[in-house]
Amino acid sequence: RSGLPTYSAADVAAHDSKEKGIWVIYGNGVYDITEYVSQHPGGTKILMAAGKSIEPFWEVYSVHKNDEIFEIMESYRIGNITEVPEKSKSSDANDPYKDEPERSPLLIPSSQKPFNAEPPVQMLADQFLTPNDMFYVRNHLPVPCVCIDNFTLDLKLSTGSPSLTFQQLTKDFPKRSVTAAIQCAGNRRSEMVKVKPVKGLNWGSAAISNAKFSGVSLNELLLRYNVDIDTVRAKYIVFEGLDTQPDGSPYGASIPLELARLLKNDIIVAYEMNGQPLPRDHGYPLRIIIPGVVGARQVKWLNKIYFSPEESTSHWQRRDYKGFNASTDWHNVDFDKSVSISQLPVISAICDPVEGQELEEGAEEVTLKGYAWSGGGRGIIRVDVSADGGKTWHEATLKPNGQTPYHSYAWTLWEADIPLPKGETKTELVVKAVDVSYNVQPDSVAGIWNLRGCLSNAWHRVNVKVPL
Ligand code: MTE
Ligand code: MO
Repeated sequence: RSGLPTYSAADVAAHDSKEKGIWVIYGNGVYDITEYVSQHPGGTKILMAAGKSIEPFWEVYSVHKNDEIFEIMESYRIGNITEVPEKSKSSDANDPYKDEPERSPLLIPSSQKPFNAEPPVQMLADQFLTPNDMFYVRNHLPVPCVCIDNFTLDLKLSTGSPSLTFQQLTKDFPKRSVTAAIQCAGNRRSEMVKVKPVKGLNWGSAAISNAKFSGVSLNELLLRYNVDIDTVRAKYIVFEGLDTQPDGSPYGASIPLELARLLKNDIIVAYEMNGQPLPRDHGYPLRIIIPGVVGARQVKWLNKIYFSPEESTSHWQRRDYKGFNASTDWHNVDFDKSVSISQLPVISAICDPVEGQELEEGAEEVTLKGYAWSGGGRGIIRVDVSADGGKTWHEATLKPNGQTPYHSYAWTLWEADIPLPKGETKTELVVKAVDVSYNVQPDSVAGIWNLRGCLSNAWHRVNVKVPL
């Protein structure tokens, strides 16, 4: 609409709270929705878009795309957005990050180069399969540009060294699928940082996502070349990616062969994610999916697989992604003495409400939503929630993930409506999960603190306010 004032994206970004007013962008309009927020049927979730474009959220919550809502929106219109010049690509030809993919504005970056980001935690538990453009991203290096016609997956086997084209992989083998959560070892690291600083990206609770991965079964691939995982003579299977460090060495990871045998038919050389070709950020054209195992071993841009008497020599296998006790620090750490993280311990988190959230005035109940997951295919059998800091517990309702107790690689989403303590203006919500082996989460983070901030799986606590 003409005649209205124009605002820049920065003007809108400055209006991202109740105090400063809540503005959003839709199309080329700027809307002041401060007054509307309390009437929003979806509650305070709308605040995720404060100061930003509301469009990417509506892509996920598509019920919004109807005339009634457009009409409501127009009544809050205060202006137009100034034309933004086409984003100019980085002009520095030497910048190794000049060819990074486009990313969804929904992702919340924790670093740009390399790109690392998590989705808004409030949206995470709304969908069993995390949409591809919302899936957390953990890159250590620039995203490689892969020309599919020149791409090969190179195997080094006792029976020969075949190079497979992408076409061969997709045409010559049956398509197998596994639905699995992938979690970074550093998920929820920000809670560990509060005990004592650690080295690593300051992840919240959303460095985990869940997708259906499809591709070639690793076992079937190897059998085609007469290599049987059960009898092959080696100790490790090594995976390497096409992303390289300045010295030319690639990102690499390995798992013990014993583990590969255990997971035999579940390990997949994936070329699809949720029915789409793998997005560039998630390993286009190929990545290995080793379900139940830490994110760091799910090598993206996979182009080499071989067997070895020793672990991958990569930095990330040998000098990172290991656990230590809480008294080990950088002056006395010995990485060679610790076991590489592979299958992960049980974890859970409350995704909604979020830390510091103000619940409805006089609320007597609260609805909690979140995820629970355990490594090694161990299914979740119970999720306990508390609205009084862990004094009294209730059982959350689990949404079945369609998998079996010992091959449960997907996460389990859960929900609970529980009473709030009477007369309190603030309280602590807590969640803890139990897996099929009756593994439980530790009650506090101090005892599991470690210098890299990995494996942060204590009870998840969220403090909320309850205005009376
Ligand atoms: N593979 C390659 N080639 N390069 C990487 O930097 N990061 C790893 C793993 N695979 C990485 C990689 C880590 S630490 C994690 S947590 C997962 O990929 C993240 O996968 P995602 O970005 O698809 O969520
Ligand atoms: Mo990771």
